[in-house]
Amino acid sequence: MSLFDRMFGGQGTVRTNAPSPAERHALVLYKYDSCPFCRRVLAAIDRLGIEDVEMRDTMMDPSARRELRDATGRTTVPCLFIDGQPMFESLDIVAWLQAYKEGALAG
Ligand SMILES: N[C@@H](CCC(=O)N[C@@H](CS)C(=O)NCC(=O)O)C(=O)O
Repeated sequence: MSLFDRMFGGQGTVRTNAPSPAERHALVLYKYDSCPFCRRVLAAIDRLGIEDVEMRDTMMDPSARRELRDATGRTTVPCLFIDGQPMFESLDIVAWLQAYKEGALAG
C-alpha cells in the first residue's frame, strides 16, 4: 500500500465523512414512531442488525425534542447524531448506516 493510501484511506481516494470501519461511532437517533421517514431509518437499522443506536423519541419525551432543537435549531426527525454531529435526511442516514455496517463487517 502506498503512503498516500495509508494516509488517505486507500485507492487514492480522500475519505472525509465516510464511516470508519475500525471505530465504533456513538449513534443517537431522534425520531418518533408515526413519522414515515423515521420508519425508513428504523427499518434500515433493523435490516442491517445495528444494535448500538440510542433512541430518543421526540413525541413521547418533550426533553428529547428540546435537546434536538437546542443542538440543531430544528425539530425535524429523523436526525442521527454521529459522534455528536447531526445528520438529517432519512436517505442520507440510511446510506451512512449501510456504509457503516459494510465497513464494520469488512473491518
Ligand atoms: N426529507 C426529510 C423529511 C423529514 C420530515 O419531514 N420529518 C417530519 C416528520 S414526518 C418532521 O420532523 N416534521 C416536523 C419538523 O420539521 O419540525 C427526511 O427524509 O428525513
